[in-house]
Amino acid sequence: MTTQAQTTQVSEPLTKRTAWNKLQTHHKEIGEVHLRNLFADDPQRGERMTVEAEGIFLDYSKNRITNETVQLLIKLAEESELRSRIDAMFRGDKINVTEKRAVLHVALRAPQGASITVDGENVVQEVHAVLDKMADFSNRIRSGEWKGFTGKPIHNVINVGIGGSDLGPVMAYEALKHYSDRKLTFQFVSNVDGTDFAEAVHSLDPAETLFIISSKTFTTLETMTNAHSARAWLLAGLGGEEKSIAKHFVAVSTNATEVAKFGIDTANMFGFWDWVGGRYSMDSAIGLSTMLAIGPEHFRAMLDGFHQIDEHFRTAPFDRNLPVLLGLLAIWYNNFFGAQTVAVLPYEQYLKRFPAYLQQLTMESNGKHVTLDGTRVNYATGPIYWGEPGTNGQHSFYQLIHQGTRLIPCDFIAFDKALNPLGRHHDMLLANVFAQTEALAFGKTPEQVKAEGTPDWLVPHRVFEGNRPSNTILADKLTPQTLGKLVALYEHSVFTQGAIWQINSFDQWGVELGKALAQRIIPEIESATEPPLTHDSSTNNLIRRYRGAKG
Ligand code: G6Q
Repeated sequence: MTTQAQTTQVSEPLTKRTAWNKLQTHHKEIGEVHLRNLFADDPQRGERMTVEAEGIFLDYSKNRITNETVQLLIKLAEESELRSRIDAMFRGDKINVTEKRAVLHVALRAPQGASITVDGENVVQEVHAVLDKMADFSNRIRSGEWKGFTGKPIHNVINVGIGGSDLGPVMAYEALKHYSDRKLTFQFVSNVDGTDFAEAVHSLDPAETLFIISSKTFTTLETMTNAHSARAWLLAGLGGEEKSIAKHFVAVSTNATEVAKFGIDTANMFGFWDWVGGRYSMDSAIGLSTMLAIGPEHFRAMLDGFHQIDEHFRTAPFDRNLPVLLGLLAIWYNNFFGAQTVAVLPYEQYLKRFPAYLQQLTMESNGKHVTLDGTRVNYATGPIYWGEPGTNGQHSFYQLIHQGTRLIPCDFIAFDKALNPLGRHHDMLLANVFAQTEALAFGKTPEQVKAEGTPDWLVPHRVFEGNRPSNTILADKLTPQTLGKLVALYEHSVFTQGAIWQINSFDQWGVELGKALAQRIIPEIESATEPPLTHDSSTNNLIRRYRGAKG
């Protein structure tokens, strides 16, 4: 009998595949060729190496690649059975083998009438039933029809959640603030550090405040600790009336039993399913705060954006497939140039939390050291993703990207239209995007520096070697639909990379050990009597020191 892991594993180990070996040879040949030469040799390169689909334009010409590189990378994708892996995900196969779960965030944005079955059930119907329930609730809050315990309408919404139950909602709220109802305020409490909660509720009136407790499991330490503090704060503000909970708390979870135990009426619970991974859940009920902010119609537009890219990913040939190309380019730098990081640089202030969101999506998904069948990999997997919105980054860390010793491929993201047109601001913003990609690619030679009259001793300091690769991703305007497209683009790029590396992009065992150790240390810290400590000498000493300090 074959196991689930064996059936999803392609036969040839990655480093034994023909395309992998050809890419290694090819890298030796063209790895050091300068973008200056690649562009000089092919005047059409900047127009040719572009793809436009579903309103997203990708210019990938400023990468250290030739036509052959793209062909070989696509060959690698084919040898890695990427197409059948994609089909398996969309079909609802249990491709998250270590948790024996389907991976169906694509079902969250499937249109009404579509059919995707998990264990014989068409999940699309359930998805739309929850969306309708969310829409009804959002309309009641937004119109003021839903009243708090004392009869006041809700003005403040606080999402309590962490990780996948926080980063998507925060990012989407910030990204779509332009479309949000400014009568409502939104806060996001995630950290178990009491400051997070204290600052969020500072100067809020409990009578006008709604808590959304967002937790797939409803057992997460941070979220449950914050939820209990929220409960205590609300009760203290509303005369200790237990009945007030029903008017000021709703839950987003898969765990009805724990929700009821906490005291939230399960009629006010919005469900999702075990086939939605936390970091892939911002378009499920976990996005309730997003829907409250922007309204159901905009939320549905966001889902439509996701769906358009899902269909593109599922059907477009690899050489015209945006997420596949982005994923393959990431492989090229990660595995053949040894690049350790990727910078994501949105030139759109509303996307200020997008890099933080992507950090979880990319690194929790692809930060893995074994393949699907448990074999230790002998190649690098997920790179470190990081970034900040432009132009701010230009005045800080871009120095290292331009002149440091590390190769940092960059994704520049920008929009043709400003949401807040203001004089010449947008032209200046976009000029900076184009200038940065140009400077990174082409740099400035010693001859050019000298010709500017620079004294010889200063020349090396002012030289830009160039040959720094970047992608430029352009869309018309940041809308709910565009945000859905962008997130789906990265989700499927992550999938592409994970498929090539033969890893499980959908589990996250790496976060478990620290959680378990914290559970062991909490009673040791809180014990009234000196506890016997059996950790290593450093951990023992730190615990003792802290116990002493807190008295
Ligand atoms: C994401 C992870 C993780 C998860 C949080 C919160 O993919 O699974 O970040 O979202 O640990 O979990 P709960 O939603 O269960 O509280």
